[in-house]
Formats: sequence, C-alpha cells, structure tokens
Amino acid sequence: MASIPSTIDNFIDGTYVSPVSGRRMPDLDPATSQPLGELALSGPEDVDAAVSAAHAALNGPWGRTSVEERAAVLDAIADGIEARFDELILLESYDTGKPVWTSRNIDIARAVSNFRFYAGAVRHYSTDTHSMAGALNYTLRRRLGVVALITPWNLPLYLLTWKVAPALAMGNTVVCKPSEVTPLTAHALGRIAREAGLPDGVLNIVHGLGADVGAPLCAHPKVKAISFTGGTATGHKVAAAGAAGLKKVSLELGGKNPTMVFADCDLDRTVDGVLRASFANQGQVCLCGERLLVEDSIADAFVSRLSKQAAAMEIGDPRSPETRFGSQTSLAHRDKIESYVQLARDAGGRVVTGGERPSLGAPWDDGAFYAPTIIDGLPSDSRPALEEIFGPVVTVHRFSTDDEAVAMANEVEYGLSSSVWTSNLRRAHHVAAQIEAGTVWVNTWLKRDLRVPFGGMKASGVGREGGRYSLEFFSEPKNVCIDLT
Ligand code: TXE
Repeated sequence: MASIPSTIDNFIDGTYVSPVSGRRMPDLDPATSQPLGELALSGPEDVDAAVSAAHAALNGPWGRTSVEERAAVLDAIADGIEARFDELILLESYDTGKPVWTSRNIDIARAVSNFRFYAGAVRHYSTDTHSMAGALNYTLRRRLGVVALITPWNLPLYLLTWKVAPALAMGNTVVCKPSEVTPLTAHALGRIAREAGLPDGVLNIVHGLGADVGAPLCAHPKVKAISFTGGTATGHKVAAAGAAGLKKVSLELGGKNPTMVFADCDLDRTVDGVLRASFANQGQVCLCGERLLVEDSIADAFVSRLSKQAAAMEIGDPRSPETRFGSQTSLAHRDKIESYVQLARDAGGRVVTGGERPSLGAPWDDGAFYAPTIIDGLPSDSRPALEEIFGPVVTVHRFSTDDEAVAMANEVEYGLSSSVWTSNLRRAHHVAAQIEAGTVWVNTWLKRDLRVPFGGMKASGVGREGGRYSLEFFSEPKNVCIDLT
C-alpha cells in the first residue's frame, strides 16, 4: 500500500507537529470505508502557531529572495513531486476514491504543471510604466505577506498547488487548510517543499475541521488575503471573515453548469465530450455539466447514446489501472447525491441509467460508490436541476431555439462554466457571449490554458485566478511617480 502515514500531523515551521489538543479523527478510504490514518484535529492555537511561523519567515531568507530564486524553488518542488509521482498517485486515490488513472493523468500531473507553470509565469511577469509630461510613473508589485489557502476534497493536490505556486512565486508565505476529508497529499507536500529548499515557515499546513481551523485562519489579523475553493455556503462565511479584516479574497465556489447540445453538432465527438463533462472524477468537478440542454430534434437519440456509454463505464477498484469510475469521496457525499436522485424521482423524473449503488462485492460494497446517472423528464427549474449535486447525476432538458437554450442556461444562480456543442461558428460565438459563466468551452470541455482567467460569477464566486490573474491577486501594486523636470 502507498506509504500512508499512521498520523497525519500539521506541518508548521518546517516540521511535522501534533495538534496542541492532541485530538485526532480517522481519515477513511471512501472506496472501502477502512481507516487510512489518524488526522490532526487542530484548533485556533495551531492556526496561530502556523501564522506566526509564516509571519516570521517573511523577515528570514525568503523575504530576501529574487524572482529567479523563487522560480527555482518552484521548479525544485515540481521535481520533488515528480520524484514521488507513483506514491502521490496512490495517496490521492486512497484518500478520494478516484481511480489511479484519474489521479495519475489529472491530479498529480497537474500539481507538477502548476509549479512549473508559475515558475515560468513569474520569470516573465512584468509591470507597467506610464510616461507623462515631466514625469515617469512605474508600478511596483510587492508580496502581500501571510496568505491563507483553503481547499476542498475533490481535487486535493491539484487545487492546493494551484494556489501555493503563485502565492510563493510573488514572495508570500502561506498557511494551507486542506479539506479534512482528503489530507494525505497536502501532508506529503510539506516534506517535498522542505527537501526542495523552501525555508522553514514559508509553507505551513494545518489540518482539521472548517469551523476549528478554517474560520480562525480567515479571521487571523496577520492573514492578509484568503484564496478559497469550496462550496458556496462556506464561501459566504469566508467572504464575511475577509470583509471584517479588509482582506483580499478570491472565491472559487460551486456550479450548476449547462451543457448545450445543438442538433448540428458532431454527434460522435459530442457524446464522448459530454460523457467526460458529465462524469469526470465521478461528477465531482465544479466544472462538470449537471444540466444537459439538448435541442429537441436530436434529444431522444442523443440521450440514448449517452446513457449507453455511461452504463458501460468501468466502475470498481480504484487501484485497478482499467478503472475509469471510482467511488464518491465520502459516504456522506454519496448520501447527498442519493437524496437528490430520490427528489428527482419524487418529482416525476425518469431515471434513464444509473440511479443506484452498483453491486461490486466485498470490500467495495462498504464504499461510497454510485452509478453514473441520467434523469429525463424534469422541469429545468426543479430543485435537482437547479441545485449543485456535485456528483455523477445529469438532468436532461429540451429546447427548440437558441434563445430558449440561453435562457435555460442562465436560469441557475450559479455562473461557473458551460460547454456548447455545435458546428455553427456564428451560433457558437453568439451563444458563448450570452451565457453567464466565467468559462465557456465550445466543442470541448476542461481544455485548460493556465494563463486564462479562471473563476465564476453570481453564486460561483468572486475574482479570477490563473496566469497573471493569480500573480496579481497575490501581490500589492504601488505606483511610483518620478519628476523629470
Ligand atoms: O466544501 P466546503 P465541502 C461543493 C459541493 C459540496 C459542497 C460542500 O457541492 O457538496 O461544496 O463541500 C473549509 N471557514 N464543492 O464540504 O465546506 C473546509 O474544511 C473557512 C464545490 O467539501 O466548502 C474545506 O477545507 N474554511 C467545490 C474547505 O473549506 C472552512 C469543491 C471546503 O469546504 C469553513 C468541493 C469556514 N467556516 C465542494 N468551513 C469546488 N468549487 O470545486 C469549512 N471550511
């Protein structure tokens, strides 16, 4: 089995330490419900120790590093992740229930890319000058100081490194709060960063529950900014804590993303693409399309093809290289998904495929498995069609005109992403411009250039991360005006 630590301790000031309270709780393998290790249940005193270490490190060697020195450390961390690639793949799979195929090709691969990308981005980042009559203005960008990075359980190392890399690139020190559901790869990152030469106190990781660790971290007076990815409900709490302290806050929250399929789409390519957009990572990606909007004339045929491919997905042992569909990340989350399917049934929805726990035999029947599910016949304004389920459940809705499709796409409170499948170029541009979402993919899904602005609007968040957007979030601009007369 992967080198899973028996105790998952905090990483503060360059060393692994137990929580002051000594309290712990089991970290479970969601595919079998077996315990993996004992997670530190930290509290405000642990948060304070981590923030103090981060604050002190600002005035240590890290505070005197150049851009090139910081970029070199980011590259060294990427090397360290690569050196432990197979170990991290297994840790992520055991912690989340996702197949090792997903962990290898999505999660850990992207963790390496995040560090390599921001090493390059900061090397090439430049600021502005503004020349005026009799004076020259130039913009300096300085680090913020200690920043809080709070992340969820669906893509643990992928999303944590997406925040750590740019924050460090701009010279900040960080206190990370990974999800209590999936602590293992964050735990491993501490050692990797230390061995890569990151000075003690620059990266700190505090484990525990949101209310006990996340909330005091957001409220801490020495924390200058918060970057949060998680649910919209918690996002409201984080925003309120940030506002109280006038802190910069970046929120990447939930979504209820429309997948819009027009009759003139390339059918084979669209069925494959929509299958991924619907069920990648067991539907646990904030960018997944849970609302399938299909043009009337092809709807029955499209749904039939999609459900056949969904039913054929290889579900089972997440550690088997053939598996493409693992377990949800907790029993509690699987129960939430199940409750929405029941709600859909009660509302008259027709389950076309899935809608049940697959029977996989021991030890998987004790796990949080749920079959990929497609539900037809529900109004597009019913609760299962409007609320974020965050699992492998897609509701189908029909439209007959472009305007109707756009209206259905925008009727949700969220605005994170959308995918549009059509061969009509004019329609693609026109529809993309009208959809209320931070990202619109056309004839593809989850194709990611890390330089682009990434984030949502409405209930899906505030702010954008990615490329210079992240570098600028994690820094403070200052204008200097030099009189030349
Ligand atoms: O997220 P939470 P959860 C959605 C999905 C899911 C719902 C809740 O619908 O069902 O969010 O998931 C920490 N102050 N997404 O419970 O609660 C918490 O410990 C500061 C979408 O995982 O948002 C964890 O580390 N921090 C999402 C992190 O916040 C607090 C991906 C996220 O937890 C806190 C995952 C507080 N008061 C779930 N309370 C996406 N956008 O990708 C909790 N936390």
